Amino acid sequence: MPILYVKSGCAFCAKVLQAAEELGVSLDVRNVADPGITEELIAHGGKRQMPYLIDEEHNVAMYESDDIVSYLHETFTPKQ
Ligand SMILES: N[C@@H](CCC(=O)N[C@@H](CS)C(=O)NCC(=O)O)C(=O)O
Repeated sequence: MPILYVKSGCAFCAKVLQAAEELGVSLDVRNVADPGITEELIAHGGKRQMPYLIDEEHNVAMYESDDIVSYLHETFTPKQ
């Protein structure tokens, strides 16, 4: 399951969560308010910025909400 790092009250994160819900994509959502999560995010991505997506199944990791939303649509919407 893809991992999504988020921050409470983050509109960019909410946009990604809404896209995932609309697509029916289940995410392992990790909030930087929880212990150790910020450190985990920085260790993987290199900086504290949310949202951040890791999709290990497709060997993909990215910041930027618009990129993540596009990725979710490209990856999880059946191609016509
Ligand atoms: N262009 C980025 C902006 C992301 C952004 O500004 N996220 C804020 C939270 S809403 C952030 O990471 N702030 C740093 C912090 O809270 O430490 C995107 O669209 O994902």
